[in-house]
Amino acid sequence: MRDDVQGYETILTEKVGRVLTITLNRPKALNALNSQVLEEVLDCASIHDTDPDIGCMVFTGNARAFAAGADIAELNVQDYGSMYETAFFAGWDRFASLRTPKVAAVSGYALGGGCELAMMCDVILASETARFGQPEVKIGCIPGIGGTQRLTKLVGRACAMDMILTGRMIDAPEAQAIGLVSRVVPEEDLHSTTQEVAATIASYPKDIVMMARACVNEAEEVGLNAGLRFERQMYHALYGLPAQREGMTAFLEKRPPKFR
Ligand code: CO8
Repeated sequence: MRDDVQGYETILTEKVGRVLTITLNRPKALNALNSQVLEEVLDCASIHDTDPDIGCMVFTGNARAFAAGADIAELNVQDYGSMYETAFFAGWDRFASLRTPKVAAVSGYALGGGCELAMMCDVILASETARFGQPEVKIGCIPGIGGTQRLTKLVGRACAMDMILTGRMIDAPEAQAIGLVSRVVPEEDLHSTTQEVAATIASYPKDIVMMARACVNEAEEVGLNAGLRFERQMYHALYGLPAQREGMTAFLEKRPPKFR
């Protein structure tokens, strides 16, 4: 079912079961991320973030581009004052802090802000044609929505420095080898694999999935002992949730769980 009732111009949205898919749709500009794209992605994703009927969100583009970065034409008319006063990228921080699990499905270019957008998602799936890069250095700037931090945490200092300082693109197998993406599939299978992964995540109790996700994210923030304490608190807390009782009872009764 196509759900374009919001009147978005730069994205397409589709709900299938408990999965919301947001497709970036500025094909002529290789899905370059301008303010309108940000506004529409953030609006749509925020509305559904607290919707109990949405258990997973998918972000994708088209075969040629996931997103070729921030819109350079829009960036090039900014100055220090406009960037600073408007906190130009703050909306992307709000996007990153949404709590519903997010899956990025990448074909073609995921460059600059496009690579950073993918890294704000919890799972990155790539087609064999995907190309990742942080080429900002080539246009006289640096990654601005988390690339220097998230890429380094994901792939380590050596590969992050290599990509960010040379601006080179890496292909999907290399992205998988360094740990940037979790799966690489043929182009024609990307949609079905993504929907399958997202539907699987969305089939589990949303509160439990959010807790698991929060624990994994905590590992990026704190040292091992603090992370273990956080995990243990979450683990104890989930015994207050119906999903735990139903999931374990169903296993013991040898029947499928009825989560919702
Ligand atoms: N911004 C604006 N327009 C773009 C962008 C972009 N990032 N990328 C491509 N386009 C446009 C081109 O201008 C062109 O438009 P037109 O047809 O009107 O001339 C159209 O898309 C097609 O592009 P090309 O003709 O260049 O296509 P090619 O196949 O020859 O090349 C490339 C494809 C290699 C992807 C090339 O387009 C390219 O290098 N693009 C720029 C990549 C880049 O530098 N990305 C980083 C941008 S800076 C950034 O992301 C900063 C991050 C900080 C915050 C992010 C917040 C969102």
